[in-house]
Amino acid sequence: MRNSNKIAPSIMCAPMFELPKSVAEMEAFGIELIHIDIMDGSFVQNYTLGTNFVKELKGKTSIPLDIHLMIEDPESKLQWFEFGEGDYVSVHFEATRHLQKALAAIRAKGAKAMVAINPATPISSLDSVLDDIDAVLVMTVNPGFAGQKLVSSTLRKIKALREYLDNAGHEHIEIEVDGNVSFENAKLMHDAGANIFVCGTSSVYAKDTPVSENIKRFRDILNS
Ligand code: S6P
Ligand code: MG
Repeated sequence: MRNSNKIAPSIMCAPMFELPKSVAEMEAFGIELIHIDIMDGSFVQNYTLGTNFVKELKGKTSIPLDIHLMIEDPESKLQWFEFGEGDYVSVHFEATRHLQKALAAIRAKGAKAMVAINPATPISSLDSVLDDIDAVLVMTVNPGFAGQKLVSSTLRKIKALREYLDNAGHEHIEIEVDGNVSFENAKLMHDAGANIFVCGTSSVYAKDTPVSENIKRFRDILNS
């Protein structure tokens, strides 16, 4: 049985001065997860949202958070973030020397533990942590910025990853995709085996069409 589809709008792409409206919209449209990008200016060349933002948002919505940590040594900083039961938290394979420790710390707080892998990081990197994860975040662009173009080889990677997880008896491990998840790419990613979709400027927050229309269009694509 396939894992259920989840739409995770990337809140860094929402209009910054209208955040309460954006969150209310997500609630009204049954959004499953809110994706929060945390960047440290070192692992990636950018800064975005931080610990206070996570704390504030957690107090203001019941939608589970999907915290994407693009930070060095996450194992030593996880305690700075507020998350718990039902939330998803990802750490990058490339950013930690203590991956299993970081994943165990996420699960210890009741959250779903995820490994994020960059486009050039092979699937075999997951070999030793399959029992420690609930999902894999496949970066379909190089992390750091919204509005980038899909790295097309990642479509093959999603398919190969789904097969790898199923063959290893880990059918329950979910696959999240992040980066240029446009309406067109989402269909290909879904067919390849992804079930969690980070939606930014390429879909839910695309200019010129209302968010409500974009969410409906996205769901229709996943259900088609
Ligand atoms: C990028 C970050 C992403 C972006 C998202 C933006 O490093 O991790 O979550 O927010 O990819 O979406 P789009 O459609 O602009 O690529
Ligand atoms: Mg992200």
